[in-house]
Amino acid sequence: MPVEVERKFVCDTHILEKLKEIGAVCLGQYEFKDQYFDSTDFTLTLKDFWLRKREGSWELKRSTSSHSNADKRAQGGCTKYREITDMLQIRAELMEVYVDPTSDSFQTERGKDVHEFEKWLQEMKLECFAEFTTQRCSYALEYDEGHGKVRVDLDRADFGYCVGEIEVLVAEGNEMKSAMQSIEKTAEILGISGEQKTRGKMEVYLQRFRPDHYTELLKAHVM
Ligand code: V4E
Repeated sequence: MPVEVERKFVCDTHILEKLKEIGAVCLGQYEFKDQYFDSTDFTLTLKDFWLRKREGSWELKRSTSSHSNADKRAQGGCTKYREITDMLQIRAELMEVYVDPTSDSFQTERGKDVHEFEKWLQEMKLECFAEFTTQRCSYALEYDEGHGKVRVDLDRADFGYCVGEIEVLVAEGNEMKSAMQSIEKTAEILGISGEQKTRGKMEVYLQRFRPDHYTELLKAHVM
């Protein structure tokens, strides 16, 4: 299962020049709409589970361990999330934290296609709590020192927030350290300071539009 190791940064006006200087290849510019889902008492997000539908495809991002968020500042500001796209797998992961194992929903075979999966989500009362569109420019960087492939995304959300991300996708396990080194190296080259703690699109969205939800996540140290 792929793990996304990522570090966010504030985009300044020099970032495009710097990317060009270091030979970053523009992979393209595109737009996508995200809808995020949770129960009304925030069961999923309080566990750092982020269920979303992006342009019709379902995805679950969940932290790799219960400590990953508490530790993230100690790890050079990097976050690590498992990315799950298989609907049966998403359903299995959600049931681990959300559904009473004795209930009918646990027993029935659901999730094999989008229609069944979405019907199941409705029955589980998982509802959309955030919806926004992002314009993204993606850049690829490749180093020849065994650091692996790095991607830089520059995002602009439709509620007026811009953020950059340096990310590496790895298989879970031993590549994690080298992914973090690649991210650190890229941050250094791009002149991104180690102390910056940058807020993601979701953090800004919730603070502006869902302050109660945001407060609960802060209290639980998820944000
Ligand atoms: C994991 C997570 C959320 C889901 C969205 O993740 P993010 O990478 O911010 O969004 P995006 O659009 O860049 O997704 P991609 O295209 O890279 O898959 S929303 C909040 N979290 C948790 C979280 C956190 N607590 N702190 C930081 C710095 N990032 C994420």
